[in-house]
Amino acid sequence: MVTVMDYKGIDTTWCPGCGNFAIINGLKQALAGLEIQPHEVVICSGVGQAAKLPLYMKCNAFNGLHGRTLTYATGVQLVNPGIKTIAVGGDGDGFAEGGNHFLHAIRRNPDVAYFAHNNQVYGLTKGQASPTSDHGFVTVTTPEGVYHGRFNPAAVAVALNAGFVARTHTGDMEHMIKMMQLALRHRGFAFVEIMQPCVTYNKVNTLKWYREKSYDVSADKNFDPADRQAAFKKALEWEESFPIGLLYKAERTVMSDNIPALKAGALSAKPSAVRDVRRLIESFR
Ligand SMILES: Cc1ncc(C[n+]2csc(CCOP(=O)(O)OP(=O)(O)O)c2C)c(N)n1
Ligand SMILES: [Mg+2]
Repeated sequence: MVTVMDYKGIDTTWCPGCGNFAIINGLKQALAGLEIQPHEVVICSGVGQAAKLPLYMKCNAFNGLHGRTLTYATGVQLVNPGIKTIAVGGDGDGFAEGGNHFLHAIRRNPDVAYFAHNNQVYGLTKGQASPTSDHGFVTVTTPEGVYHGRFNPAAVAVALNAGFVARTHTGDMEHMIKMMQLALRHRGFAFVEIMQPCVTYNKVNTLKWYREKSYDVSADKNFDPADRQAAFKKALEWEESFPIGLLYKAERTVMSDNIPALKAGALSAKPSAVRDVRRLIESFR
């Protein structure tokens, strides 16, 4: 039996009260609940407070440049489609620096569960506005408030026909774990926007704010997540209230099934590939 203790890593450096604690605890519970062992998982990330998550868990990890999170996860899937691949990162990492990769990951549809920690601010670099900051949000870089409208990741994902689009928040652990498990079970690119508080740099979009503003989309029995137009309409809702839950689901061919070279098996399992890499490493000695 897999337990959360199997994923226990080192102590974190997040601020007390940070939404990242709920996300890391929820992710451990989601993985353990699905009986997925640490050696069967790789978590990819770039830079940011959210991106530190894999460093605090005991499992395979790939940590690289800011905004390139989804390229690492796509690369993992090209080499070893059999490994459970998770990408995590913040709103700045995913939708500013990494915005272009978000679009193309949806298009390629690798078997990656992408958990975007959306605190609507740049936490690590001390509170600048991010693409998902609300219009009028006051920060050190926007003393008169953000002039522009917010980037809506869930609506973009539906518009690009992502196979799985969900939203949740860290104020409802049970719901968040459920969305994570649905995403982990989905074969193909599964996007979960996790709204989370930044207790230090975002005093507006608090846990209380997320709880008050959100409603569970599954409460509407007439809502069908396979209906793309209905999903898009839902995903656009934000000002008055916003939906959480499974917003959209579509049948898509998974990236690795589209690539002829992978039909003969995973590249990672080919002995020749390992030998060639060894030779390459030796050449740098
Ligand atoms: C190429 C590059 N550009 C900018 C930075 C500086 N930087 C580091 S993290 C970050 C934004 C972090 O915000 P977010 O992704 O929302 O993560 P959070 O800290 O809020 O979890 C920025 C701009 C960087 N490290 N590398
Ligand atoms: Mg952020």
